[in-house]
Amino acid sequence: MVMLPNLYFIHSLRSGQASVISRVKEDSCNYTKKFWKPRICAKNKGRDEAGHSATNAMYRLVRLDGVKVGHVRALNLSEDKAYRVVTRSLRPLLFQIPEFLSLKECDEVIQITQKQHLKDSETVYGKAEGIPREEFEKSLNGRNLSFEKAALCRRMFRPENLDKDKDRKISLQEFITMIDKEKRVHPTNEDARPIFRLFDVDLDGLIVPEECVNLTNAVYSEFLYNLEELKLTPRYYLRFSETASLPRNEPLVKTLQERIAKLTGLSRRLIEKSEPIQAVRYSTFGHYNVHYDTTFGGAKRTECCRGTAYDDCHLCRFITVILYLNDVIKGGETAFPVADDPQKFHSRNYSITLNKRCQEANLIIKPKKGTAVMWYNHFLEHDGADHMGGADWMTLHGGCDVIEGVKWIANVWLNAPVKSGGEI
Ligand SMILES: [Ca+2]
Ligand SMILES: [Ca+2]
Repeated sequence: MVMLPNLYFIHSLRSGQASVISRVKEDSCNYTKKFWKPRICAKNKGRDEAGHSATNAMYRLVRLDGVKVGHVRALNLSEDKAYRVVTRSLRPLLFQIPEFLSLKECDEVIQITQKQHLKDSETVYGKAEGIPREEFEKSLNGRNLSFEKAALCRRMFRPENLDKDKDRKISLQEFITMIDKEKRVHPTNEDARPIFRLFDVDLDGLIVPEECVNLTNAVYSEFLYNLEELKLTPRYYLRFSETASLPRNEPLVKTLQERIAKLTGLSRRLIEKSEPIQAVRYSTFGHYNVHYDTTFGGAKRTECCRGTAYDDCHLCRFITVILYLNDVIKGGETAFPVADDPQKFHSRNYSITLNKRCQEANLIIKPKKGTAVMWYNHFLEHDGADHMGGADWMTLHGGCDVIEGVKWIANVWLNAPVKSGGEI
């Protein structure tokens, strides 16, 4: 069992219509079965032309063979055109497909989205809301602030941690790194300076250990409050974007589903019954901190979410496909901080916030109109399996800040059940 990173399953909640598969009565082999117990049609076993180690049973799950990083596979995903599927990483197993959508299709998806009601994107944590200082102080009751502060000071001056230049002094830049590590917010110099000055009592531009340990609890709680306030600024949200679900009955949605079915080797039915495609608009400073798209059931959360109920369930998103719908003038990359680097993952040597540290990621996908990226959030339960297996924790990813221009993407999540996970 892999140790979970100190990470919060920040995952996007969908909105709009829901799908419920209650029971699948028959597939091409005339089996009667529940969705979470698909069986394999023996007569269809084998490997298809796309390299899917698969059968075409209706709910059969497969993973495309990545072969090696840089491998290019030609696939026929629509009648008039050959597509190139490029392996970009093996952990997560991730493919980039240039010109997956035509430029006209991209424009059309944006037009369809603009007819919907775009609303602020959410995470499971909802949106941060400000509270008065007095109320905040009350919320700290019961916490041992002296102890917390002393622990923070110790962490701050550890050379392997923040004081990289080992001068026993913390500069503004080192302080910002500390806030990033501790609070998942990466403020600008301008925003961080007033907070820094709470510690830098003699205002010489450096914090020494004495300044830190002598901080009163009142000032320490002001520090905590200021950080909470920072989180109310959109550019420091966990996620800053607007989303809308695409109607399932749009002809273009059906065309895309058909193409995605050919790409993934999954059945049309499974794709159609997955969550609605979610279009996302990121404006300047728009971003999404590092997160997972799926959640994996622990002892108490064994059910896959169904309908629009998100309580006590997990998301069961087997595959994510991102469709890039426009060219972004600057920024807006999709970043995978630990791709193909288990050591970096286990040492947690990566940042949850990407706004200043996007370029540190191992794999960075620049948005390009028409390109698709597809990756597997889960393994199969076993090779040639009929259920979804555990989550691939190397799928950590996020959207870097849009620095100039606007970014439009569409998220396609393909849901599949886990064993004993109930129906989707
Ligand atoms: Ca230093
Ligand atoms: Ca000082």
